[in-house]
Amino acid sequence: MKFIVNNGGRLSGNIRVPGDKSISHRSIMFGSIAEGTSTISGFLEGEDSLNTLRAFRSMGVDIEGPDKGQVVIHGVGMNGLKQPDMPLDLGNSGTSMRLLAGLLSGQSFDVELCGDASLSKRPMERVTRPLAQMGARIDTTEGGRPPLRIQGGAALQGIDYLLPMASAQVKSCVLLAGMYASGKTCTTEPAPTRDHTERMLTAFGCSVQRDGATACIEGPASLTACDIDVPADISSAAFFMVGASIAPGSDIVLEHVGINPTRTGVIDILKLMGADIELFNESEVGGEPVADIRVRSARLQGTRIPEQLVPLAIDEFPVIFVAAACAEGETVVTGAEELRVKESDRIQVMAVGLQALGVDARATPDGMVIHGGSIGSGRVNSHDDHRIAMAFAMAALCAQGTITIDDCENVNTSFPDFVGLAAAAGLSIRSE
Ligand code: SPQ
Repeated sequence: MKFIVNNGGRLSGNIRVPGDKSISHRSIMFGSIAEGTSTISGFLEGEDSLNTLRAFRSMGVDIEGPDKGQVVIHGVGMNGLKQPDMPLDLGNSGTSMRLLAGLLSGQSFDVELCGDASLSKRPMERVTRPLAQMGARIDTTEGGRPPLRIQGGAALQGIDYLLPMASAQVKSCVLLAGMYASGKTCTTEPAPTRDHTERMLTAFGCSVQRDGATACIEGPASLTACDIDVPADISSAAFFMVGASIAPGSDIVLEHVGINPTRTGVIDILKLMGADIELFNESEVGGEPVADIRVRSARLQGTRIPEQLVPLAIDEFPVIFVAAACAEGETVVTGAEELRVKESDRIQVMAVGLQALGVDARATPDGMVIHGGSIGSGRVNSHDDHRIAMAFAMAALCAQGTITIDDCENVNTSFPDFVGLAAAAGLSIRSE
């Protein structure tokens, strides 16, 4: 599938983007191993979170829905999962594979986790190494890539793990294995990363002790069912934040967006660049803060992005690079080497795409230097990466001509009906 996006236009109206992907994954995982029935509303019906849902169904969990974002999970308890008949195919979803590696290391049965071509290239040693220290037995292909073959019946021991990189997936993986381990499991992160696991485990009645950068869990743990209201995904809202900022005359309200402080780096970065962003109707749902976000167009300025904001905006960099390409002056991103091991190498793929559109963008080992001003027109390849496809779609709002984006199917992993919602908001987009 390709997107064809005509240049110009502006974004306006009130829109609600789909549910948060990170929270949707975790709601299925924790609801499945809890005692009792959990109802999830606002669940993301995208391919990634649906792959997590299907995985738990194939391990014997009775899950109703999704029906208009509502999912009812009849939890089987910590030790109630059954051995699946086939390898669990997690498609494009790194979160599913890395979190499930932890959760399934403590089961009594063998299981294999596999995925699509992109997921099969992503590094898994970052999770298999700490899990092996806990006593898990997991085989990978050479180079630590999927599939992961997890042997059941391992007796896990708690560990103290200092994360070598800022990664919520690694932290969550170790904590989930810690629920099945004897003794205490602690993770310490080099910089704050999204803390949905810690917040949601607490909502499911499992205490996570937090002290600065360290989070600990006492095993063996148990979870009690609870209802979860999934807010709109700030990572999906980010495309519209940038789109409205760069398209003159825009004025858009993004409703009920999750504004967990470990996810709001994109707002801070855009504000540093001069964006006009206002939060209102702030409230809290199920331990997660939410707000409506109003964005009006503004003249963006290039900036040096503070490194401490990088992990707090890690998934938003493709579209932040687009904002930088439209901004006046130079934007410098450093400390973002993790972008190279996402669904695509997001530094390389964005630099090549921006260059194809006439932008002065230079990839560096850990980021990019962009001299902004204007975007031309042309054809780019998303390399099957949902966030690259949607970022280049928004670029058309400040481009001089049409932008065609190839390989856009995977937008369905995180943002079903992106084309419909973006067109309703004012983007001149069609898919073919
Ligand atoms: O699930 P997946 O494929 O890894 O998805 C991405 C994304 O852009 O949607 C990353 F490519 O989000 C990750 C995010 O980058 C989701 C996530 C989570 O839910 O815990 C954490 C981040 O990854 P990491 O490696 O920094 O922990």
